[in-house]
Amino acid sequence: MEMTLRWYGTGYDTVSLNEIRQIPGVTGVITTLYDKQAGELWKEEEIKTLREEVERTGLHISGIESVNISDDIKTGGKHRDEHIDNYIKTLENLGKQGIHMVCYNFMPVFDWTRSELARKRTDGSTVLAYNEDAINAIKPEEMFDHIGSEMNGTVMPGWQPERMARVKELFTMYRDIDEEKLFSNLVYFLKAIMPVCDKYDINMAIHPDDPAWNVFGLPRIINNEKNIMRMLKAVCNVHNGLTFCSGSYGTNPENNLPEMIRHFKGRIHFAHVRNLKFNSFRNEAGEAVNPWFGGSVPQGPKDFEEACHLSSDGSFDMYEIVKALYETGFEGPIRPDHGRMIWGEKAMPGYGLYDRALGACYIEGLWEAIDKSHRG
Ligand SMILES: [Mn+2]
Repeated sequence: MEMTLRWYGTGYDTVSLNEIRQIPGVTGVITTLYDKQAGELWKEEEIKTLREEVERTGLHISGIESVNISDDIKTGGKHRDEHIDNYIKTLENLGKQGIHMVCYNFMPVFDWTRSELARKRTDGSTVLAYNEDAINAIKPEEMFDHIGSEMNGTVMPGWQPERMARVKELFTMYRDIDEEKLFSNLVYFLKAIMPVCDKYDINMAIHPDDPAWNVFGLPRIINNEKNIMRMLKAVCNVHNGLTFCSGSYGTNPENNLPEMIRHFKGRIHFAHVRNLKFNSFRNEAGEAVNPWFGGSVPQGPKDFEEACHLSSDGSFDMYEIVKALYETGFEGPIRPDHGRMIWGEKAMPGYGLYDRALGACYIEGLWEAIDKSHRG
């Protein structure tokens, strides 16, 4: 594995490349051209400029997160083929610049959903959190107004104000899109891009739906083992792979994270490793269940908050997650995922420097210990 950090680019990120360079063990960044609209072509010259900026600091680009998929591609709209054509040319330009991993998602309307971006924990840190009752009480078109003020003046991915101004229109676009249609549009897209991925050895890594259940009645297709398997089989090519995001798959405690990693050996091209703390969980039938609490059944609506990376702070066994990645021979980039906001930092929620740096070192520590125990 290679330890990396997500970086949104100069002018967008509160964290600099020079700061990232000083995190022990981090050698690469996962970045993007943040001002590109979904469906737009990325010119080779623009990618080269970005690559050179990163390389001047001694880091390199380990992958792109994300080259976004347009709503026309997701819904099969009238600009679909034109946007796919731009996507293919973008992949070609990335390949020519030596970039071989691209993360993307196929979620309708919202890239991710939380009810709070700054829930205060007992230690005074703040974290992103999800409470089902709070989400149910919000109209989708009011989501941005609800959480926009908690973004610390940053623009969060998938929540650009100009996009949020179109939320009603977006819901109309997806009105007739059920899970089957969304899935067939994903397969159509993947089949179209596989030749260029083969030519330039580009690993596509789909990010799971976050959270891993339907929100606001929108369809979800990348949320559990069965659906992933269907997607991998529909386009059976090693370049059609996954971003294994523990915090997204793990929103549903019925997803056994280490087991999923072992099951999808060879098709995981990118890993987001982070922890969550469940305060309660209800299944689809509305029954209070929570395997992570060893038998006790917490009451109340589905509620989770993002913990720090340590196992002891949340509900996941981070050792087992990292061990599964190690034992399946994972060689791709890993990044710590959302961190808490600590030590007075003002940054994009989840994407401050300090807690993600702590997360990177913790994961590296687990990796070293597992590696040495395997070497005897
Ligand atoms: Mn993720």
